Amino acid sequence: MPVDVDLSSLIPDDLPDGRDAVREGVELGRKLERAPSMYLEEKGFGSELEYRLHARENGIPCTCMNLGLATWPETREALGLIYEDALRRGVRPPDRFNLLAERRMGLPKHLRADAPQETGPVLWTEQDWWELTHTVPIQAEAADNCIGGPGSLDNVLDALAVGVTYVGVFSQYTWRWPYWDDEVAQAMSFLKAVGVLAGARDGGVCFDTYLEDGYPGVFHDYASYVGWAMLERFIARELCGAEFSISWGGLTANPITKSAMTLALNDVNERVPCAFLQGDTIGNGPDTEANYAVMSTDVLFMKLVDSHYKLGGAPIAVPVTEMQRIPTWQEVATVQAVSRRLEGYAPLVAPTIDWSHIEGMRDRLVEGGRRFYENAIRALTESGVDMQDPARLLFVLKRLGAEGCESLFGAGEVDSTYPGGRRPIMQTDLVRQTMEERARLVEALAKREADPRLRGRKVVVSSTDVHEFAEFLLVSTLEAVGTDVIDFGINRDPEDIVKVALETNAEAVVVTTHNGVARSFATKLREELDRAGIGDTRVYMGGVLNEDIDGSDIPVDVREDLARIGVSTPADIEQLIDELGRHDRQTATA
Ligand code: B12
Repeated sequence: MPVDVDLSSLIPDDLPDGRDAVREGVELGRKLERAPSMYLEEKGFGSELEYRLHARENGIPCTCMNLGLATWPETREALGLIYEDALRRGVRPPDRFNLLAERRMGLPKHLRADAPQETGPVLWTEQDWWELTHTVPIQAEAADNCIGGPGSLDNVLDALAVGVTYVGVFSQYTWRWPYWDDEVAQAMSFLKAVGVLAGARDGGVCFDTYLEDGYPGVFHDYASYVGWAMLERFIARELCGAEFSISWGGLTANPITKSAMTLALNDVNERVPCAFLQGDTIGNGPDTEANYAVMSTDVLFMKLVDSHYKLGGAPIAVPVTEMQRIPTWQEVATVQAVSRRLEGYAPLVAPTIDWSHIEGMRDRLVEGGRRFYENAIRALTESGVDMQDPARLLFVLKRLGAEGCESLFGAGEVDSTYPGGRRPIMQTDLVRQTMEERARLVEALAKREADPRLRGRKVVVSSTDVHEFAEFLLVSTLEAVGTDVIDFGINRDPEDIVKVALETNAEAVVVTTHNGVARSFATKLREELDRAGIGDTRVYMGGVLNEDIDGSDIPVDVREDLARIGVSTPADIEQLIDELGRHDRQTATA
């Protein structure tokens, strides 16, 4: 595989040696006092990993849930209610939950209070952390935003002290946090945190990833997921010495592909049970009742694979409102009960499944994954990157980006008819869905009479957060109708968007947002446009237009508020294109 990029040039000059950061963390991890959680005390095990290995051997199925309401007190109350609900229904309560902490938790502690608020809880005090593992006997994973950002070290010390033994999320190290641009400090905090986990490894502590949160979430090929997981494992386990778990699953709707992928990832991680197997988040539609079919099929297959191969995983049943917003506790409790009921069906169905077909797919994925991994290791080595320094590897991979990694290391044959330039070994579901949606939109627009007013109209397109599929669709369809698109990418702050709008003399700004910040982001954006003297720039927003407001435990729709501050919220991309043609700068001011 010829590589014409000098990979070592992607490393910043001032990058310290990552091994020192890891060593510092290991010292901290060894000295750390760790209290047992309520769950581990009840089960009589020293760590969740130990219990999961026991559960695997004894055929005890485990379940997991995602939880993160607007604040910690609301989330804590929800935990108690879900636990009681299970007992009332006569099913085993969930074994574990992922704390879906808010993005501010990714920042160092002293910066959290002043950072923009999104949807999800923040643990502010020692008491909050204590309650995480001592409210009910459901084991917590310190998951989203705990490791990856510049606040990694703070979080990992707090988490381990209260009895959390799985901490994540490796793949999130590629994210950018609001108003934080010091990537070197971020990487060092990350590596110290991983060192802490390595120092506590003998106590059963595990470093978890959730692949879709990082580059695999936008890869075209499932084989690349496997290869990327192997790279993360190499860094976590071989270079940093932490035990490693590979969680994944949310962006795959096809249960057969998912089964094969679960087996492939299990194969490349020497059978360490994955912390959780995420349920399907993309098969759902707006009809929430019909979504029970999606959820049940998905959970049944996850349980079939888990029990047939004794994987010891913990599937997550996804609430049927997934497409709309963060779920309520009742919605989480209901699908947990469905999930427990399905456990009884797995042994009835398992003997009828053609496992050899799934195993064939697994083998192809493992083979492709190994090729991706080997291509990456070879390219890095040949570029003179120090392969023993985790900081250097993290930087090169991050700076190459998802597209760069896949096009350089991917296992598929080079084929320019595929986006990304390679024919995938097995195409990923969300990329396929998005490409189909793009083709549908472009075709629908081609059938309409072209609006000459759109031609050359300058439009900045951007996303407030990590969600990039809608941004891709917006950019490609706006380009298809002739607008002059300035693609400003994802994870942007309002000030930066305004700067670009000013520099490019754009007539409109189009923002896609999903993290429950729609109102505050739009307000700030409008203020900054006014301040820059371009308040007549038209602003359009779409995606998930909600926010936690006035004590709401789940985010509420804010479209009316957006209309009041002069932000248009077209129902879809076609309507956006209609509106963009209609409004010019002079008529645009709200
Ligand atoms: C894929 C996904 C992810 C992936 C993103 C991968 C990537 N690199 O893009 C991953 C796993 C990384 C992820 C992470 C998170 N996610 Co997410 N994610 C989704 C998911 C499953 C699909 C979104 C998607 O890409 N759909 C495909 C695209 C093409 O469709 P779309 O985004 O809906 O856009 C369409 C329309 O909305 C519209 N549109 C979108 N934008 C705009 C803009 C304009 C102007 C117009 C006109 C139209 C328009 O056009 C598109 C085409 O039809 C949704 C749930 C769901 N099923 O919708 C949750 C969801 C959006 N995520 C959610 C959350 C909370 C998060 C996290 C904050 C979770 C956390 N606590 O860590 C993190 C984000 C962290 C961060 N740093 O930003 C929530 C939002 C909840 C809310 N606001 O109430 C959702 C709804 C899930 C849920 N029910 O909780 N997520």
